[in-house]
Amino acid sequence: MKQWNMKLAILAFGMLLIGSSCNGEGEVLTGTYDGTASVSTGPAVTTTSNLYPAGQRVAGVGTVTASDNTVWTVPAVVRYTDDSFPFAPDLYNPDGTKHATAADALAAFKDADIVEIDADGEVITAYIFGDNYFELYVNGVPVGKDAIPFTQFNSHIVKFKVEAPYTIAMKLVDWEENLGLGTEKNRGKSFHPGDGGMVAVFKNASGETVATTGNEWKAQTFYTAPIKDLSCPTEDGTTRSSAGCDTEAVGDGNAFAALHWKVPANWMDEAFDDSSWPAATTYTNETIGVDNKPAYTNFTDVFDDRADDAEFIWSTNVILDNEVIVRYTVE
Ligand SMILES: [Ca+2]
Ligand SMILES: [Ca+2]
Ligand SMILES: [Ca+2]
Ligand SMILES: [Ca+2]
Repeated sequence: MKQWNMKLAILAFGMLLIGSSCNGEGEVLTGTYDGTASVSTGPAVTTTSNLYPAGQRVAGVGTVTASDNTVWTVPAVVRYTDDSFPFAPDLYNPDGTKHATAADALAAFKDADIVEIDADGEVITAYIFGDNYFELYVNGVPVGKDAIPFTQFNSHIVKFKVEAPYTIAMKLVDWEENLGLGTEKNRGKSFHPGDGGMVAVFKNASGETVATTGNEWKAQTFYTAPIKDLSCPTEDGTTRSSAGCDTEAVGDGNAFAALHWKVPANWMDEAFDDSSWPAATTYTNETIGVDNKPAYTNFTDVFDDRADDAEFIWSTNVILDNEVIVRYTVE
């Protein structure tokens, strides 16, 4: 009898060990998917080890093959190394120029850096803070890309010469360390889903605000990760929602999935029809967490102008949606 008890005790202890390893390391993917995205599972293969070696976090790029055999670049296809796409001049760059105020940045701006779209146009100045990366087009013309793809946090000022109406189109990327899995090492966990967010203010030649980010912009997501339960994402028309999905960090998220949608080739063009796209969702400064970031706080007279307050925008999920395109037409 005693021997039996001992064997049972060993068996029970063994099952306890197996059980705890399932709950801790080595999380599992659950559910089945019935939406329009291509679904990949597990990490991407790194194709570019680091776009920005000076950065605090590694800004890699990778590819991952979905269950339908389509191949996706994560976190996004970007033109960071494409010399024909100009870097935006610095508003505040911890590794570059650190302006103390928007007025200083404006005074220091070189006319040679004005991007001409229309020779007879008006010069528009834009102030942009993105978490983590943006590429800005106006009427399909590359106007400026973010100098730092991941971290540290930075901000930019650009000028372009254009005739109204004109269409602002931006590719936004919330970068990731665990490529294909939408996560980074943060707050004691190796697979922490980071967040995005972008705010911008556009002023005309007289210094009057002509556009600010807000819910009058359009926003569509093209890459959502991590997904732990494939039955949680929903779609309503063109809205790709992961609002019901778990965003908790884990110790090992290698088994999780990602959703990918094809980016339309002409998304940056004035003629692209975004009328069916969802409206952008706005987020507070507190949600995005900009209090401790001088790339933002030095310029609150622009970004938090009481007369015309620019709001952070993204798609419906600022944590799980990692590649988002936003558009707005200035009439
Ligand atoms: Ca950046
Ligand atoms: Ca981020
Ligand atoms: Ca604001
Ligand atoms: Ca994210």
